Amino acid sequence: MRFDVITLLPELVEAVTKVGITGRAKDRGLIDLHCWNPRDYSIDVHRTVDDRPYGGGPGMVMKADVLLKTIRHAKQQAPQGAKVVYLSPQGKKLDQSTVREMSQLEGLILICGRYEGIDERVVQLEVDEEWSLGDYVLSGGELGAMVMIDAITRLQPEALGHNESALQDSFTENLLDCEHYTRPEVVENLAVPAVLMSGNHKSIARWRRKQSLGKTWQRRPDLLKETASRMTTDIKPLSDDDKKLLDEYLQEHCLQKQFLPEHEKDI
Ligand code: 9D3
Repeated sequence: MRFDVITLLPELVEAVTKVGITGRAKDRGLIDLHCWNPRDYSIDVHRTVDDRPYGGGPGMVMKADVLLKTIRHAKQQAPQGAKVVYLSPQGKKLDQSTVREMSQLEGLILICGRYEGIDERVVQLEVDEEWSLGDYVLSGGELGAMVMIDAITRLQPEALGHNESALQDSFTENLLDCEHYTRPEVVENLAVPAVLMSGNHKSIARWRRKQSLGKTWQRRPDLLKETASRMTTDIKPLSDDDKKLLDEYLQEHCLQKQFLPEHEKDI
């Protein structure tokens, strides 16, 4: 898969392909990253890329003409039918099902804004989708582009070693992961849960599933509920086995469904 990133900070974005799983994926030719700097497409003496907002107010806006030239150059090099994404605080919140869909594309063109953002006419003319990382303020879209590149790359066939399986990921199932332990058996008086030392693979799997369900119920009840606020198509209701495991967890942790606020009872 090929990524084309429009950015004023190419060295920041390129760092994602220097190390780790994404670095190895680039070395092995599974992904390809090309950055396009709008400053290189600005023709005035100052190589201007931004200007003051119409209507007044603080900050600067990235200029349409320079961005359009940059995007169109990138489009000529990108695979046919590459999707154009603008990273912005006004976008929909990125989630794993969207990442999974994007991992099937041949090419992705990512536009990173700096300053207050980009001229809206660029969005109208060239942008297919607008995505946000979440409800907090970043300085620009670059970290968003890097997050997308990372999340998408690890879903490319062969990107992960045998140790890291994308299929086993939390969120592939809409559940949080269970706790993990490694040697030594005791750390400052804290022992590893006995079941993990038992060698009984069936009870270990049951315990892990129970912890996942319980942790999700406590911390992220939104992931267990089918409501209008979760518009994903791929959430399944809990199986009878999972309901039993969750009830066991609640019992063991002295938690009871009837003491939950009304809106959290219907799980
Ligand atoms: C004053 C209003 N702010 C908008 C919420 C101004 C503003 C904040 C941050 C304008 C641009 C930015 C830069 N942020 C991004 O480019 C960005 C972002 C983010 O800030 N949060 C979550 N996801 C993303 S993706 C791109």
